Amino acid sequence: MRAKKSPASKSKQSLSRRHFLLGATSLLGVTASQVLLPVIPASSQPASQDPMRVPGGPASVYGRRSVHEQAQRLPSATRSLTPLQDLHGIITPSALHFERHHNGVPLIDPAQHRLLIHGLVERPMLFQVDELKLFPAVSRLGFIECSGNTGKEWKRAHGKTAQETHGLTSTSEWTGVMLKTLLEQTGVKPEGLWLLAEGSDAAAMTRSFPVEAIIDEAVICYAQNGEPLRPEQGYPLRLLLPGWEGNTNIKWVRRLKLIPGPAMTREETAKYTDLMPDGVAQQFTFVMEAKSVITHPSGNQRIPKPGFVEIRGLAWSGRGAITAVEVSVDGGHTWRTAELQGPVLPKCHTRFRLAWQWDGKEAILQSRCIDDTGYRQPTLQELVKVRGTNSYYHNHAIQSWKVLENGHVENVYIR
Ligand SMILES: Nc1nc2c(c(=O)[nH]1)N[C@H]1C(S)=C(S)[C@@H](COP(=O)(O)O)O[C@H]1N2
Ligand SMILES: [Mo]
Repeated sequence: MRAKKSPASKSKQSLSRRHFLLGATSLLGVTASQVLLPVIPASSQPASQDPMRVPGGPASVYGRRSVHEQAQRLPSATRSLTPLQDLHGIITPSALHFERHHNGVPLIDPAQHRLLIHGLVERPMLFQVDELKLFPAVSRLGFIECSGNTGKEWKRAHGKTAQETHGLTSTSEWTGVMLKTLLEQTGVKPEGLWLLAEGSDAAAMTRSFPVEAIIDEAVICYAQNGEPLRPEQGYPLRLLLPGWEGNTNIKWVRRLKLIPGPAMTREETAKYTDLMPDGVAQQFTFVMEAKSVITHPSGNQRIPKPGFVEIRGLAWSGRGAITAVEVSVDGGHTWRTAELQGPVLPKCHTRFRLAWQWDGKEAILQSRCIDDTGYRQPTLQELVKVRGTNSYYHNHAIQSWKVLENGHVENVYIR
């Protein structure tokens, strides 16, 4: 029907609608020049591009985003970073979930894939992927954060954007079967206190952990955000240990072995340890502590002009739920409590917002969060006092963004 209308009747239609809008605003005592209505002549857009004059595109079998949207991961050979500054809400779209792989993304045929549970169990068992889907399913939202996230910020301001400083964390809804359910099938011998998990990638990545500490939350996942896991996130199976450092969340998982104590694999000896000031390397720092970052305005963004700015960001804690986020615009001298935007879920990115009037002067923006254990995110100075400066992993200190007088925002090192 729409296609039959002549261009003349169409432009008459949009003209009268425009008159109506202008009429309505003048009723409020505002003239047309004072409001930001886009007064575009109907004829300025070629008919072929006017979405109201040509039929739209067809339905599709698998969706994709608008061609006008460009947010992307920042990849290198071994990882890619989530564009935190471009996201809304708390879910990271699967296509933008950060990636970290020690030897590439394997191509796995789910029909060929098996999960073996063996070692100190009563009955070793081998599961097909489809068999795992027959068990009662669980879904939960949870963040994953690489313990190397923000690792380059210990000694200087390194990353230019929130993506570069904090992009090794993302939140998804994860679905699968509780590890507990599978261990009930195999039975665990009393000496089987730790669990070694191995991936079927070319890195054969392995980590071990004390089972009891995480048994109520550990999930063998086959789905992410409503569909099967992405290959980058471990298709067809990954281990999810909510709140624990990213590398324990073994992707492409093929083997779980119950063992009496720590396995001392490469990823818990040569890597992922924290060298303390006294020269002792601390191992097995599983929990990712409370951390937050302002994503708007953040590094490399520009505040267009003085006036209202909504400060927005993300906070998360591997110990539980975020209970408060405080924001400073003066480099930590004074703090205001931000609003938490629901849902506020444990071990999940939590969105916070705070209204701010920017006066056009230099400002230093910071956020600090508190989790439900009462723990407050430390300043870099407080963290360095305990940890020294030999560390790379597990930096959860307060991030500072400097707003220049011209509105440009940059990463700044404050300790
Ligand atoms: N098999 C296997 N599992 C793995 C890895 C890997 O390289 N191989 N990388 C680990 C690391 S270091 C992190 S931070 C997380 C990253 O998960 P993601 O790529 O889904 O974001 O996966 C972990 N699991
Ligand atoms: Mo990692």
